[in-house]
Amino acid sequence: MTGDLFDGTDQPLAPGAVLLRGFAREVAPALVDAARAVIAGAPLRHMVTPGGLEMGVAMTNCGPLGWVSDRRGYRYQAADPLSGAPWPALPEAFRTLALDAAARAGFPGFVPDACLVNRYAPGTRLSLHQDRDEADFGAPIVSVSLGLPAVFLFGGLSRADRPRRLALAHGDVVVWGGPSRLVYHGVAPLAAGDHPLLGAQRINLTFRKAG
Ligand code: MD6
Ligand code: FE
Repeated sequence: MTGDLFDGTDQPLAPGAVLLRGFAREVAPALVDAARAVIAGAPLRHMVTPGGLEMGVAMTNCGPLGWVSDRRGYRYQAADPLSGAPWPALPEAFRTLALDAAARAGFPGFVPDACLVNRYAPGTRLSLHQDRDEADFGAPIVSVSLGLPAVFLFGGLSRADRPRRLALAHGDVVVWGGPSRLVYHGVAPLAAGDHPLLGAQRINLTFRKAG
């Protein structure tokens, strides 16, 4: 698929938050290849919440720190609990894209130390939450969508704020930081489909400065 009418149009969402439509589209094939290599080294798995529920989104990590959830809670750690080994290194294509997207959004010098790789199958959703397990809220979150389109729920600083529904396509990037760093967000149930690069799935890369 070629560029969309709105590619390159930055859509402000709130102070410190912007949707960069199509920002990662050209580099997306390289991102998909790198994501596959990460998954080969640290397989996607369904983590368990502290409450004992298996998450619908399948996850893995790359970079010095990885986000994990189990009965003991949510946290970042340097080792993959499945293998005890360090998470795969952050691919260069990931690092460059995250740095460039953050700079475009007004956060120059973003050096992520954690990248969560999320795989959504049709029907998978992610309920409204804040990303607040990181040590440094001065850095933004950079979130890259690959594969099937999704409806991103972008709320406010209170869980009660009614979220906006944003259609995210392959190659779209959302950045939130500064006064929006702790906004509630989520993903509506993924619709079925068949993406040329990724088939029946959506992959999301979420970059953070966790440590
Ligand atoms: C997204 N993902 O998939 C946004 N947060 O577009 C998230 O906000 C997220 O997938 C924490 C853990 C996993 C996630
Ligand atoms: Fe999140």
